[in-house]
Amino acid sequence: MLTLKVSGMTCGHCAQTVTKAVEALPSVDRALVDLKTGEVAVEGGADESAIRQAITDAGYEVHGRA
Ligand SMILES: [Cu+2]
Repeated sequence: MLTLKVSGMTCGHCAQTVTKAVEALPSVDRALVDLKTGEVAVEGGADESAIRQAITDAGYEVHGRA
């Protein structure tokens, strides 16, 4: 599992947007957003750069591994 630190997620809608964007990647099984910590945990085999790109494209900023 890969966990990334992401900023800009403030509400359930943001969490939903990020979850959908990451889960749309072919080899991601599941994405879990923790709004309190600003962390996105990703289960599955997608590579980190693709996940970072998907989150960035959705409008949020990735700060690195949590
Ligand atoms: Cu929001």
